[in-house]
Amino acid sequence: MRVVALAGGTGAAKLLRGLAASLDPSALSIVVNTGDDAEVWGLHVSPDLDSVMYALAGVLDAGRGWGRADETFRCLSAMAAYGAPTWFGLGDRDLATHLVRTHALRAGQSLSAVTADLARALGVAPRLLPMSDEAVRTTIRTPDGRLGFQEYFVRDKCQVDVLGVDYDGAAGARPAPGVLEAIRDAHLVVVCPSNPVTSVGPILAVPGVADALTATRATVVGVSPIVGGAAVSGPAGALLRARGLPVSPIGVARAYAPWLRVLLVAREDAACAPELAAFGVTAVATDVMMPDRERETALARVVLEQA
Ligand code: FO1
Repeated sequence: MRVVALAGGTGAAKLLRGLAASLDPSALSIVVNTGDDAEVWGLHVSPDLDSVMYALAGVLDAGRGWGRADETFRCLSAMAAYGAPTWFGLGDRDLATHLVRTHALRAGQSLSAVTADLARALGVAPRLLPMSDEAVRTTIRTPDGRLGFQEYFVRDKCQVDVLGVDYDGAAGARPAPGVLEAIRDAHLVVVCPSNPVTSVGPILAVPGVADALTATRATVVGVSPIVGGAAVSGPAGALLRARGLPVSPIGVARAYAPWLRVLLVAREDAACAPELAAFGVTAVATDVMMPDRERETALARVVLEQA
């Protein structure tokens, strides 16, 4: 069974680990958000590609949900001594990824190609596909002007009013090689429990992707990142509100209309099933939290049953 996952930040890594443990990993392709990408110290950092890659390689730092396990930050402290900005915490092992990626991009390699090389080197079997090889950057509109996503999320800790979210560059971006074909040829498309606005939204903003999701014969199933009226983690609640969407599985389904078919929701949100059914989405109430590996695999199995 060919499975394609749409994935963003830290919420996706757990389900992807569960899926990779429940499938032939070579049957899993993952379209990853690159709207969070940023240049740090002159290096191209792709946080969501790295979180997904590290999770599937078994080297993701469990506590932080980003960066590598067994990490040190000696370069960071040396950079601080030079007065360089250090609000974005690059670890020493993590730096190797950004150095190799930046060097390859400067040599003219595509983000897709260098992502495949990095994943292969770390022994990651599923196929990692950036949503696009062209730059798309999520920007947050605030009363004091526009912020890059990492300035909003990390430097300002989301403590600003969000007036809107834009995906700079999306109109001129093309899906990376293999993205549309993977969606077209899939038996199942899984929208991971990522932020619908800043992790899945950029992927949908790449021309052609939403049409491919509408046209595919695959069952398209999502896992709600909103439980009991709040995001499981991160700023999804504030960002859904900024989009005028309810902070509930209904808001998630509206963000993914008209192509979403099934939405896994927490048992406490089962009452939303009739409203979801009204616009063609079947609600499946289950335990959507993944505090450990066993729950990651259990939820992945419920997802795969929807095919
Ligand atoms: N998130 C933080 O909250 N603080 C950090 O210092 C930080 C550093 C960092 C470095 C590399 C990387 O790949 C991710 C990093 N993140 C950090 C997380 C990052 O902001 C998020 O993973 C995504 O952009 C949101 O999904």
